Amino acid sequence: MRRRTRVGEALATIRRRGCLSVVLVFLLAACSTDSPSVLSPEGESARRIDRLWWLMLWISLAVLAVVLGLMVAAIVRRGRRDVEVDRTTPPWGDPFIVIAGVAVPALILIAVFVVSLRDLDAITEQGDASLTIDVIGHVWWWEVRYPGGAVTANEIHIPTGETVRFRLTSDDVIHSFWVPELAPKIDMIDGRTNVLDVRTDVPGTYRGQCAEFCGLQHANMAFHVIAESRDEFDAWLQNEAEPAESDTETASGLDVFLSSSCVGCHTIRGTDATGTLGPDLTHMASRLTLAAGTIPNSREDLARWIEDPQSIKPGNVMPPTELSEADLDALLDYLETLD
Ligand code: HEC
Ligand SMILES: [Cu+2]
Repeated sequence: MRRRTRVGEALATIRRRGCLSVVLVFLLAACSTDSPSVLSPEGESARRIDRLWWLMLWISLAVLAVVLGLMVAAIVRRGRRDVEVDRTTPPWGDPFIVIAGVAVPALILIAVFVVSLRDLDAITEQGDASLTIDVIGHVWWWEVRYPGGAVTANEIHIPTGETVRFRLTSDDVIHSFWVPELAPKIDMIDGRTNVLDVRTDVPGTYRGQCAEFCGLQHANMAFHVIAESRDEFDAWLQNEAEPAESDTETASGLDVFLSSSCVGCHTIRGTDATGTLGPDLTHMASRLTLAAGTIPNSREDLARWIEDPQSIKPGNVMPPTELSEADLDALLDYLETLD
């Protein structure tokens, strides 16, 4: 008895609050500007996908309306006794079934197929690219390589108004490169290079996400694409290609880096650190986030990350490092100069 009342109470609560919270969650999801949507396209390819999506939606709704209309008509007419039903059918079947059930659906599907093929072709063949960027997927971060020696991670700058070609591959499992507002998603596979052309005329910061389940921290494998004018892009790339500046004031921080485990996994160009297991840190202070979009790039978060990366991103490849307070401070001072 008691149990039943409890279940009843729970059901009543869901009835009272449930609908409201579901609506609230949907509203929040719709309003959140941080979650990119394929339905707010800012790139050429994404715009084509968006148009195709709406076309398919309207066709589906039209078909649904016609089917529902026929169903209602059938229900209404069922009760009428005076309707004469002609039960003789031609040898090739009831004309209504043949036309509305076979010919029209086939025509609609063929038309949608042709339009999709046209879009697929336009998305894959975009002529010459003005810039080629290599992106390599790792569990669970993105290595980004530019012509001219600039190497960065989890953040990709591109010039607006130009076709940029991405050469995509993986160093381990299969990942998928996806920036919903700019382009379709495409797999990154070890031993294979997939190519994706991206073009946008709208400057901005676009969030990308790994779209192929790749292990424990798959959800924390994000990145940002920053589209900016050619001038801004050139200035950024030039800075990014340069080695790290050495500074006598923070030399003790570099010493901490070079004498701890960091040096085995990370490269800081211009120093003795040439590890390749983790992201290139030469200009890490200029990045928006750390650990593939997991935490903001602030001093406190960086300190938390160095002390215990496993509590922030469990299972990731970087181990915790124990440092004295003075050493950690010196290391942070040094890392913060790497812009
Ligand atoms: C065993 C290899 C290894 C060691 C040792 C290591 N790291 Fe890392 N580090 C990584 C990997 C791998 C990542 C990427 C983690 C992820 O995002 O999944 C990373 C990420 C980072 C990042 C974030 C970079 C970015 O742009 O997102 C920083 C900063 C960093 N490490 C600093 C350090 C420092 C400082 C030390 C030494 C105290 C250190 N690491 C030691 C492998 C290592
Ligand atoms: Cu992944």
